Amino acid sequence: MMPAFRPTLPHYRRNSYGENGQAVVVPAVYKEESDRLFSRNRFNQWASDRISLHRTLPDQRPAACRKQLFPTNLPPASLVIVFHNEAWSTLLRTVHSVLDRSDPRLMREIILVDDCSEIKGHEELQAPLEKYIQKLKIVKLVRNKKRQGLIRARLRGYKEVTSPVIVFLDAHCEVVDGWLEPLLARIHENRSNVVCPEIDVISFENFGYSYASGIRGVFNWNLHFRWRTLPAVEQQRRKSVIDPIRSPTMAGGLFAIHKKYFEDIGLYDDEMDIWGGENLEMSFRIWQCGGNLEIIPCSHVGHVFRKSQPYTFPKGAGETLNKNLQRVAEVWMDNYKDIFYNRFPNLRQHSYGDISKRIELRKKLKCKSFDWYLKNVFTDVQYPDMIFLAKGELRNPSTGYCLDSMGNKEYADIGIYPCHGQGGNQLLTYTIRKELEMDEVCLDALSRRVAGTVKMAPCHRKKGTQLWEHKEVSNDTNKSI
Ligand code: UD2
Ligand code: MN
Repeated sequence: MMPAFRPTLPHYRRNSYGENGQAVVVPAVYKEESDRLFSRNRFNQWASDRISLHRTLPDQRPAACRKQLFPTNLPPASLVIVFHNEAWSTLLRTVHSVLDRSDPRLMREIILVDDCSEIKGHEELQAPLEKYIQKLKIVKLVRNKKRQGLIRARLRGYKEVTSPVIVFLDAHCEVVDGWLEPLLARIHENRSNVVCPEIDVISFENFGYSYASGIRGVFNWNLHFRWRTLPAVEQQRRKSVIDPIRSPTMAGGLFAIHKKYFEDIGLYDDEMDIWGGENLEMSFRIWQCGGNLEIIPCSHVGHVFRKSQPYTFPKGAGETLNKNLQRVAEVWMDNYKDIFYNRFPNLRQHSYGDISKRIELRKKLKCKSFDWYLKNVFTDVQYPDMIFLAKGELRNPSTGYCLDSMGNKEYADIGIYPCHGQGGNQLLTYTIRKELEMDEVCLDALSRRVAGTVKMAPCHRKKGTQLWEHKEVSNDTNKSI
């Protein structure tokens, strides 16, 4: 059988697809092939396969970043990349970008952890990958015999690490010149600094590279990770645009941590499966137990943000994510966990496994309360309105279908799905300002003149396109929304 990858594509190297971070345009004749590859990875693999594994990227960081001087005795790092069914070109572009753009004295080894990728359809990740990395010298591959999920896969990688600092990256990243030193320097200053690069966006549609900066990580009460602009107090605290940004949470995939500190604060919760929640768990733990979580503006790494996951969740995506999030809420959030449970009332009875070891850890480390975290770190947190006109689902009584935010992404399409009665993405608040709100994101008729452009957008609190009148049409209409 033909392997799915073709390293000697006629186009490969003969052109300059994607150079300098440019987007790739798929010619019409390849449309069908590229659609097929898209569904495999939920990104445009056709484009990725044509871009050089050594493509150039623009360096759009503030000029001050290039003038920074670093100590000569920075601690060296080991990179851990976990993957499951990753495309050859994205995985190896991640590896090569690190090899091409890191001082070899500071990047000692690259550990790839294959989280039991399926063989069928991913043959290239077997013998061809082993052969390919041999020539790269510092790249090592370990494989999970059973699918573990990214959390335990990262712990498997950690066991191989021989350097003082561990850097984690997803398997579809590209680093920008100068990315490593600023991370290591900050850890060198203080071992309890856990640091993230600013994450640039590699378009899943065309692999164009866009620079991103000046945002930090937070969470909403559904326990979803969210990006937000910096609050005034953080902008004032920072003296310069290149100063570290204190971030209440991390996105999860791209960060550097001192190996000893990682051990001291309890690695990861190894009972978390497959995907999700570990980033909030780690973030709360770092802050509550005495560390600092920062985004370093002079370190830039691109990541392909996909629309959805291309891989399976053996126990079901909802079941897995719910359990992971409950473990976060139960161990770290004290009474604030009720705000989360109020949104998913059915989860109160849902089992989340044994958390005694993590509770024990929290005690041993004498970690602070979640209340302290909200008052000192995530000071711009928004609490759900306590006073509102109605709360519930927006149901069409004749079809039984409900408005569904489908994960509550800003400006993403909203959907109409059968009402499931479990809150979550179907739980809206009809605010006293007559908005239909879900965690600072409001139903917005983006333009009144163009039909069909209703989306969720950040609440602007100015009525206009976010004002929704509720009219009772007959006596038997359910008054709640
Ligand atoms: C984000 C993080 C990701 C992780 C996740 C929450 C960024 C850029 N990415 O989602 O690192 O923190 O939130 O859990 O911050 N993988 C496995 N085994 C699995 C599933 C995934 O090894 O069972 C690998 C996967 O191939 C990838 C990495 O784990 O390299 C992260 O997965 P993702 O890219 O699907 O997650 P992402 O970026 O949507
Ligand atoms: Mn990813």
